[in-house]
Amino acid sequence: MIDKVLVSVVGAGLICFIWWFFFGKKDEEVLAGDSIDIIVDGGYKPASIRIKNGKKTTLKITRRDSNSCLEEIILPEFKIKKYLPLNKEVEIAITPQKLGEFGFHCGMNMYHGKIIVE
Ligand SMILES: [Cu+2]
Repeated sequence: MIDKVLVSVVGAGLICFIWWFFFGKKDEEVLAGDSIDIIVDGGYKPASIRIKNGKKTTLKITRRDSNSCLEEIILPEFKIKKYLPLNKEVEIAITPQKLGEFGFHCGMNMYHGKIIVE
């Protein structure tokens, strides 16, 4: 009896771990240099971008996803709203002036990413 409980507890823990391992860590942070390539395909890849405060950084964004939901990108903190044509690189240059985490999202606020200024 106790064995069965133990097995199911371990089993549930293992399932959680596997889920976390494969799906939970996708939000990888990438440190941008002078520029960074962002692919829009079912979301933003990478979705977390670290950039340096006061330094001009160019986001090179290419939309590969035909979903019209993703055809606009909005960076509220930087007052930027851009149309992203399919399979064409769009450059957005930003020079952050303060530290913090600033989100960006699609035109309908369904897909999200963030810029971490450090
Ligand atoms: Cu959307």
